[in-house]
Amino acid sequence: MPHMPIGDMDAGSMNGMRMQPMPGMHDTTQGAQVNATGTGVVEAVDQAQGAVTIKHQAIAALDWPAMTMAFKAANAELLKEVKVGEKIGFGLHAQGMNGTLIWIKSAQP
Ligand SMILES: [Cu+2]
Repeated sequence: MPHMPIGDMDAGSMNGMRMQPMPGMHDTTQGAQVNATGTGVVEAVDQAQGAVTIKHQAIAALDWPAMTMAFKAANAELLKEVKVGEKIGFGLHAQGMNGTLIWIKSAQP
């Protein structure tokens, strides 16, 4: 996936996460929605918030380094398919530093 044009990073949108900009690479543009896939381990599932916390590996398409962060789930069904400690692959819509999960699948060997 091609990089989106670079935009001004809004520090207030980062939810306290520290991202390390890499020289010669772009940050995702705030406001532009990008689809990407990633892999990681489920750290927490919050049914009430409709969110999954994932310790994810770096996502090159978004220039995201590896980190632990919460993703909103696009629908509640996704939350029923994952367990804490499970290794998963996932698809997301990313907007700035926020990610919405659109699919999750087990990545067990
Ligand atoms: Cu992240």
